[in-house]
Amino acid sequence: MDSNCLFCKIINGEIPADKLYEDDDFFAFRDITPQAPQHFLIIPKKHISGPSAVTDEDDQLIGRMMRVGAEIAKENGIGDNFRVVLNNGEDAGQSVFHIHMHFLGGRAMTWPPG
Ligand code: DGP
Repeated sequence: MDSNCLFCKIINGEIPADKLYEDDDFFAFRDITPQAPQHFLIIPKKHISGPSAVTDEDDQLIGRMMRVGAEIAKENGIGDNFRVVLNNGEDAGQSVFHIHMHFLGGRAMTWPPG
């Protein structure tokens, strides 16, 4: 828990969010600026600033985040056609420094990303 972190505030209810899922380890909610018909974020309750701050003690947590996110995608009608994005660092587009997986679906995607 980082008292200055926006996503920690969403986890503890200080800032409202359109919640899709919660368990002891994870919280998932719709992105406030959706980039696809379906766009949600899954975050661990443990404050980790981003992908490059993941340590070996997080291996299981981050693996499970992928699996739980895919289940939420399925439950929300995205099926098996979705894109998962993790931004690391400002130049990569990271704006919130609490690790999050974006799940985007409901439309065809292009490559390369911008
Ligand atoms: P990134 O740019 O990868 O750090 O993604 C951060 C995402 O978080 C971005 O797509 C917008 C979303 N976001 C930022 N603030 C809020 C908020 O207060 N509520 C919700 N639901 N999403 C937010």
